[in-house]
Amino acid sequence: NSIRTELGKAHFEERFMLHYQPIVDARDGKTCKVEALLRSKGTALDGISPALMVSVAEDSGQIIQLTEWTLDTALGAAQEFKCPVAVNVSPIYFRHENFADRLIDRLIASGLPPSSLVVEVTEGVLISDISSARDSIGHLRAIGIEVYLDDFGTGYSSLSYLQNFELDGMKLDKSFIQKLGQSEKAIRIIRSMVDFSHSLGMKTVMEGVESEWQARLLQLQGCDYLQGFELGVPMSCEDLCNRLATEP
Ligand code: G
Ligand code: G
Ligand code: MN
Ligand code: NA
Repeated sequence: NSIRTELGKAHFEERFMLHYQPIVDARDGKTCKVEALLRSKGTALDGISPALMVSVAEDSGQIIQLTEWTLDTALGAAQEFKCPVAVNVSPIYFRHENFADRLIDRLIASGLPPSSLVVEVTEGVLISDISSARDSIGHLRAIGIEVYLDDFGTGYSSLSYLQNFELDGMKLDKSFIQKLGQSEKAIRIIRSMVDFSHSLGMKTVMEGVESEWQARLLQLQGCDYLQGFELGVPMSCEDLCNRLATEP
């Protein structure tokens, strides 16, 4: 299909770009890191969601090259905005041979310290091949790359797999916040997840924050970091640099 053809041309920089969304400290609203998000460029892939592009690349095997392009591009941008960058890593890349070494090589090539990179993984990574996932995560964290569990609360969310892993934090899926104001339970569930995450020594990011009252409420629940349209939409590297320059 056409997405596959576009991916197949492999000159990723001609077809894709990354946008960067601020992740702010819940207490003072300051940007403390940014998430790199894949976007299409030009007309051939217009209107195709990043989720679909990623899933086509996963099926065709091109996710390896695409992830490495994403890592290099995000690390390049991080040199400019001088703020850690979080990159989404597909379970397929994660299971790729020598994945952690390959990723560390790219970090070293960028010249940035390990604290400049955050790796976001999804639950799928933690469910299959537990011992090699544990090794990979341990390897990244040992050199100082943070690892966050993304979209927590979707999927199976069996809590038992967390027993097997040491992680820096979790990102609570935006479905939780979308229920705020609809159900009284929503706030209690969020509070429990924040406490749960803290009790395991992890930080909590709430994603999908779309209004100021939500941001205030989450801050009161002890949530560490916030991400969402209210705090900043995904934007170009240049726009992000401008924003950072105006923050006190
Ligand atoms: O960027 P949103 O804007 O639409 O992203 C939709 C989905 O695509 C999210 O689940 C996000 O994690 C995923 N995604 C976005 N960019 C990347 C990327 O560079 N790599 C991977 N693996 N997933 C990405
Ligand atoms: O990697 P992850 O699944 O967390 O990707 C984040 C997704 O959430 C991206 O698709 C991004 O565009 C989207 N997003 C970011 N902020 C908001 C928001 O405030 N509301 C909604 N609905 N989506 C958001
Ligand atoms: Mn993510
Ligand atoms: Na997410």
